[in-house]
Amino acid sequence: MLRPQDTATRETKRLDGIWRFTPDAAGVGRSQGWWRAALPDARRMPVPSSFNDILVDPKLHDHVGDVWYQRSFFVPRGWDGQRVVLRFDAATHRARVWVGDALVAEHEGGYTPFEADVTSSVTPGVECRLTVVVNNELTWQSIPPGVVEVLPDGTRRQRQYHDFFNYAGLHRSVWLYATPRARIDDLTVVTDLDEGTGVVRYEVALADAGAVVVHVRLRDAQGTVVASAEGADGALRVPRPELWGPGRGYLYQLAVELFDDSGVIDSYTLPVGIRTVRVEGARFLINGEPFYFRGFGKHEDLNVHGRGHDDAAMVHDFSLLAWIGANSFRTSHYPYAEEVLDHADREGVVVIDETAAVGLNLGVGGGLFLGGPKTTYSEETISAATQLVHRQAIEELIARDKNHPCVVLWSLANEPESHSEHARAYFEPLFEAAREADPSRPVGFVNMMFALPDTCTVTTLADVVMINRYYGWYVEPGDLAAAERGLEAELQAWARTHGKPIIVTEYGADTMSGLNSTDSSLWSEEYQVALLETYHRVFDRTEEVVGEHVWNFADFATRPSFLRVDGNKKGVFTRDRRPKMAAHDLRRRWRDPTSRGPSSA
Ligand code: GCB
Repeated sequence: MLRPQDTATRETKRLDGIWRFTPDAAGVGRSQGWWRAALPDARRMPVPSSFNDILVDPKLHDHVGDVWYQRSFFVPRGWDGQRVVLRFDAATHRARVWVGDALVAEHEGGYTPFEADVTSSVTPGVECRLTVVVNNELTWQSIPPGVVEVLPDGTRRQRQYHDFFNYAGLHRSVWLYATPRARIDDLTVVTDLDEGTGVVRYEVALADAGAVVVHVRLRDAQGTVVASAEGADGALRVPRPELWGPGRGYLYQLAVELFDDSGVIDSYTLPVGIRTVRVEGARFLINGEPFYFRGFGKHEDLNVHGRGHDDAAMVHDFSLLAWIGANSFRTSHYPYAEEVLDHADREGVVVIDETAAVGLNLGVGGGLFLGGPKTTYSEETISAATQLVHRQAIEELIARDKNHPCVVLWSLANEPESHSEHARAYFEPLFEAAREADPSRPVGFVNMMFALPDTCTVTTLADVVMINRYYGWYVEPGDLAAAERGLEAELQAWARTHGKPIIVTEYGADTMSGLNSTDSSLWSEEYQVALLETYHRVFDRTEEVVGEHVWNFADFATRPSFLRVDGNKKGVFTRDRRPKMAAHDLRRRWRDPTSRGPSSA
């Protein structure tokens, strides 16, 4: 799905700002038709943001159910005769949208965009009402899953199986944009190298187009045309290309134009990074060179904003990644804003792109042992209906992010139960769907500690092994010598049994910034440093390990728990992005030119 863009033939207008907002505590808005008039008792709510932490209102913080957003807008008069589209970059976890009285869109899934052609519902130059109901409930049929409990007093409470706060709302931009009717509907680019020559395979999908001609031109960063072609699909060849790579965000621009007898009728420009990604034995290759992932699992999580996208915070996070010497991160545990992937493309930061399928594991709740009586895969819990929604989440993620050179690996889930035959049957079609949607990138999932090299039934479907391990924290807390032995034995078993590259996608320790101790006690900054160093010694002795992603980049909000002190504190930075002691230690390791993997500095 193409991101809105201003070009010679297209125009965009963001509908961000302060909207009217009413939480629907009694759940009556749908039956009372709240979209037909001004919302009752509306407050003011910024878009984009999570609604939870904006107002000082504990009920709203923990609200479960519908919230309503409303504003008015004008379609510019100059857009008369154009196709007008309304687009939501994200509505978490599902939404329905009305323009005036007309229902124009409905979408399931909180982290991928959706849009509606609203041409027939709007009149350029005339004010229009826009109403959105956003619902934040997690159920067995949502990704991520959860259960809504109704307490004796009628209060609804969300039970979830993941370890981060269930922020919700309009988390990303809302757009109005205009395109010509005969238009470029989608673009797919896959790059390759043929004996040193760059190959850019492209495919242009057209809509409502009659007799048109497609022209494509590829420009280098200086604006010089280096290749061009005619036709809706083909391959451009670039002799001696500047490659996209870790630490080097070199981008070409692919300008696509649609012509009819009258001239250019539509145009769109896509940034293109020429690079290859391949798994060979136990090595992960970018541009044919072994790549070693250094970085973090992150969250979209900020004070006040919650999961709402913020450009300033994003650019600052990337600056911290560069400062510490990270070359990569994982979009744990959901697709991030497209701005993040655009920025990673430009900065040469490598991304493992993950769906929101976290918590498909009833034996555990995001590293916390909350096992209940139910089994994970059953008619009542994770079922064929869940699988359908999961499949849609995978397809929408790939449709959105397929053209980003920064994305080198798809992660289909975080820590599902993967040590049963049910798991195999559940995941096999999902791996097939991912490979069909994108044959060009490796695919994997993130394994949790209950599924071992000889009991995991899903790893054989994956191109890489990604594992989260908490030796020295949840297992053998405080005993780093035991942790070192346990980790090494397990990594060797993975290497022996599967012979695939291993990325340790999570390891870390909760750490209170400012808590210091001479004996490295749990929760101290010294213990976090000692634990990370223990893991690094093991990684450096294990050739098959091709990546280390510390959990987490920064402290983040969770639901309340006796295991959480004002959130998860495994950040190497605090929630307001101040370095803990471990940040300086990691910086020494990751910026050391003799350390493993190419430098991102
Ligand atoms: C995990 C989960 C992550 C948790 C982490 C923890 O295994 O993947 O979401 O936050 O453990 O800190 O417990």
